[in-house]
Amino acid sequence: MYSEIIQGVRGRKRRFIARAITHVENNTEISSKLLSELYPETGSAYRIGITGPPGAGKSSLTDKLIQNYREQDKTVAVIVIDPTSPFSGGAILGDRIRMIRHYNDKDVYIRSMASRGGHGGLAQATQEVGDILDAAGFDIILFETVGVGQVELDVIQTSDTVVVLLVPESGDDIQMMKAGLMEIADIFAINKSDRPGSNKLYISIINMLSGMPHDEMTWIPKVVKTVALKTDGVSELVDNIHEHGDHIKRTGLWNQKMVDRYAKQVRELILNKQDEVFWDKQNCNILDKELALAHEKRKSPQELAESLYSND
Ligand SMILES: Nc1nc2c(ncn2[C@@H]2O[C@H](COP(=O)(O)OP(=O)(O)OP(=O)(O)O)[C@@H](O)[C@H]2O)c(=O)[nH]1
Ligand SMILES: [Mg+2]
Repeated sequence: MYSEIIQGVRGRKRRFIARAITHVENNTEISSKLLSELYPETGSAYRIGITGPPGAGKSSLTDKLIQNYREQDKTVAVIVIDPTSPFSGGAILGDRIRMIRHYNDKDVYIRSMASRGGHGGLAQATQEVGDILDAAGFDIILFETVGVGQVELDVIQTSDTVVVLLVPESGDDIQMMKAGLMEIADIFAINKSDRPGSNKLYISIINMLSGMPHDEMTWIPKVVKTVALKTDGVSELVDNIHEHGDHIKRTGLWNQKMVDRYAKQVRELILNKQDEVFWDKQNCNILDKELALAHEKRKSPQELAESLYSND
């Protein structure tokens, strides 16, 4: 079964890719073996993260990006991170509908991933799923996530190029800037540019960027206006992604990103292992006993952690 999955992934067979991803998502016994065996085949896919507020048009734009890359004869995989937020209920159905025309294309693979569950953090799981798709030979991997919290930011930072989608309504939305979306963008796409206010937003982002200190090594984020519903601005966006890719390859940043991701993965795996070892029956019992006490009878969390850790 195991070697069947490996062969299936290598042959870019959907059914086996799906199985491999499920193993990785559930962190089953064979998942690390699968990843290890596929590792030599990774390293050539280009990972693009698309994030932005709920309903900004991420899926609509992703659909148009798939189309553009397919016209260039590139194979494309898409991972949509299911938001756990009750506010975005129904989003998945919308995503499916928006990309439905690509479902029968054997060179396109679309899958959603739950942001709850998953071991060792969603970013880790996303990275590993990316590795499976990379090994399966997809040229482009797109990650769609709602840019709401730290978890999503971590996820998106496993990408080579980050596209932050804004809409005219987010005009002077300081929240967006606070959420850290501004800092992680390599490209800003102002979607729904068919609506009023897109020029104003365009100008304010350009102004904000012009205040950034830079030298020839710095990438100054691009700003592009798009109308995902009509494909306007999509080829410009693809050109910008390409340009950013060239930039990071030329400056060594791409390599650095891979090195960072690798180190992060190893550290994360070690943390998980330590966690497993630490929380043996005895330590779990000690914690449970403390939890059974009334609040005022408990040791402080600091004190308990200290005594658990020093084993007395
Ligand atoms: N006017 C206009 N509407 C758009 C545009 N792009 C997307 N929409 C609409 O905006 C709505 C949300 O689009 P989605 O692509 O599902 O947005 P999303 O960011 O993926 O949404 P979530 O995944 O739920 O966060 C849909 O009704 C789209 O038809 C655009 O460029 N102009
Ligand atoms: Mg969506």
